[in-house]
Amino acid sequence: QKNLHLLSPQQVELAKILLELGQSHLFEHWAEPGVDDNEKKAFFDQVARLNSSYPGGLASYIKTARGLLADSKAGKNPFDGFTPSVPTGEVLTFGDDSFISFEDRGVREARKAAFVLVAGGLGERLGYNGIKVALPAETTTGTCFLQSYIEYVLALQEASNRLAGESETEIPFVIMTSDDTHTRTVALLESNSYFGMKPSQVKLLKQEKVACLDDNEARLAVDPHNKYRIQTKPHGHGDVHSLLYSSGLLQNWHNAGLRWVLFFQDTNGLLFKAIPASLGVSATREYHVNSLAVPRKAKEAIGGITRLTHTDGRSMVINVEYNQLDPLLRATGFPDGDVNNETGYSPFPGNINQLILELGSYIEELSKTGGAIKEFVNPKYKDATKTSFKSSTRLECMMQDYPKTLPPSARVGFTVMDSWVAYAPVKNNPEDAAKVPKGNPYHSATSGEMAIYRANSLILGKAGVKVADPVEQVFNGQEVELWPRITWKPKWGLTFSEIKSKISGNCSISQRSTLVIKGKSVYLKDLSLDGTLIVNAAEDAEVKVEGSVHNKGWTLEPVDYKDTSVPEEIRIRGFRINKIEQEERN
Ligand code: UPG
Repeated sequence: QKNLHLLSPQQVELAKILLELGQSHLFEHWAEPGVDDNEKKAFFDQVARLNSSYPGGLASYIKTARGLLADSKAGKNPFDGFTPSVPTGEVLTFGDDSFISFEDRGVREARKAAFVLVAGGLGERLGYNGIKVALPAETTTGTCFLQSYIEYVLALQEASNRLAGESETEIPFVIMTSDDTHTRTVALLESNSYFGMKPSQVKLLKQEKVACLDDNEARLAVDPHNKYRIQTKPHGHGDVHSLLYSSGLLQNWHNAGLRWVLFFQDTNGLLFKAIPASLGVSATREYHVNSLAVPRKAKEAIGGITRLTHTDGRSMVINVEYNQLDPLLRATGFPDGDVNNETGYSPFPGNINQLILELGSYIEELSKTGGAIKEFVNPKYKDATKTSFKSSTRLECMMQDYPKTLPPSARVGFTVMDSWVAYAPVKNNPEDAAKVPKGNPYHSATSGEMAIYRANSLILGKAGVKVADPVEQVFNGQEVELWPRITWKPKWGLTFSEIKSKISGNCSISQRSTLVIKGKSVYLKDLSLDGTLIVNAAEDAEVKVEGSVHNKGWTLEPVDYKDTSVPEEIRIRGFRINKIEQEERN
C-alpha cells in the first residue's frame, strides 16, 4: 500500500492481479517508500514480462500450476486410462529406391519449408561452457553445428530452386534462443557473416523463463539473490510454438505459400542427411505431423514414440519421455518395463525431436491454443507428505507434445531411419558418457564426431567407393569405431543420388585417410587415397580428382579431458588432430 504512489496505472493493475492470485508474500519484505524504489520498479517490469510472455498471462500460469501440483500431490498418473502399444510408421532404408524417390520429393518441397532450430538450452548434461551450436561438429574442418545447419539449408534452397527453375526463393531460418544463449548466438552469427546466409533470412526468437513456484498453492518464489525479483527457470523447448505464433511469422509464411515447418535441435551432426527423405514422406503421405525416429536402445535417454489408446476409445501417436516410458510400461502389463526385444532394440522407436508440421493445420491449431502446449511439473518433495519442495519448481513444456491437443482426424505419423545416418547428438560429458551401458550410444562429443566419419564412409561405400573398415579406439574412456575422416560440404552431397553422380571408376580410401571436399562440382574418378587430400574447388569450378594420393596424412592424438591446458571443445572429445602432411587440389 505504502509504495502504491510509485507505480504507473499499469503497474497498479499488475499489483492487483498478484494480490488476487494469492501472491501478497512477494511484497511482505519491501522497504519503506524512498528505499530501493528503482528495484521496486524493476520488479514490476519483470512481472509485466512474465505476464505478457505466457499465453493467458500469470493468472493462467498460476491456475495451471495449482492444478498440476494438486495432481502431482495426489500421485495422479498422467497416462491414466491409456494403454501403450507400438505404432507403425514409414521405415526408410538409406540408399534404396524408395529412399531415393522420397529424397527427390523432399528436395522439391524444401522451397516451401521453413526451418526452426531450438537452441535455448544450456546443455547441463554436457557441461560445456559455451553455447552448443558453436561446438565443432567435427574437428577435421572445425565446422560448428550452426555453420553446418546453415550450409545445409542453403544447399537445399539452391537445389530446390534449381528443380523449380528459379533462384529467388529464400528458406526462412529461425533460431529460438534464451537468456542463456541469445547474446552468444548473435555474436557467433555476426562474427561469421551469418555463415553465408543473408542476415535478413535469419530470425531469432528469444524465449523467456517462467516464474518458479514455492509450494502447492503456487506461491511464486522470491529470487534468493534479489528480494525484488521473482525467481525464474527455463520453461522448455515447447515455447517455440507460442513464439512462432505470437511473432506473426507463421502467418507471414502461410501468406507466402509455405507448406512446412521443420523443427530441429542444437547438436545433431547427421540430421540433414535424413531431412530430404523425411520431408518427402510428409509430402507423399500428407502428414500433418511427422516425427523422425531411430531404433532405440532400452533405457536410452531419448523419448519413445508410442501409440496411446484410452479406455474411452481415443488414440494418439505421441512421444513418451524417456523417464516416463519404463514406469508406464510396468503399470500397463509389461512387467519388465523398458527392455530390448529380440532385435536388440526397444520395440518403441526413439524420438529424435525432428518434427515436420504441415503449416495449414498447424496455424489452424495454434489459432485455437495460441501456441500453448500441455505442460507438466516435476517437484522434488521434501518428504512423503508432499507439502513442501526441496527447491522451487516450475511448469515445463516440450515441443513434441504439440500433437496432444490435436483432433483425432489429424494425420500424425513418423518416419524411422537408421541411427547411423540420422542421429548423433552431443549431450553427455566424457565422464557420464564413459558410464553409458555397453552397446548404448554415448551421445558425447567423441561419438558425435565419430558418427559423422562413419556415416560419410558408409555413404561413399554405398555409392561405390571401396572404403576400408574402421579400427576400434578408445577416447575419453569410450570405445569407438574410427573410420576414415571423410567430410564434404552440403552443396557437394545433399542427397544420395547427387553423391552417386559424382563418383565413378574404382575409388578406394584407406582407414588412416582424411578426405575433405570443399567444392560443389568435384568428381572422384579412380581415386586411390592413402593419406590426406583436401579439395578446395571454387563455387562454380568443375574439378576432377583422379589417380593416387599417398602421404603421411593426419593422425588422431589422444588427449585427456581433464587436461585443462587443451581447449575445452577439443578435450571433451578426447583427441586432437595432428596435421602432418596433406595434398591439396583446386
Ligand atoms: N531447449 C530450448 N529451450 C529450453 C530447453 C531446451 O531451446 O528451455 C533446446 C535445446 O537447446 C536443444 C533441445 O531443446 O536443442 C533439446 O534439449 P535437450 O536437453 O537436448 O533435450 P533432451 O532432454 O535430451 O530430450 C529431447 C526430447 C526427447 C528426445 C531427445 C532427442 O525431449 O524426447 O528424445 O531430445 O535428442
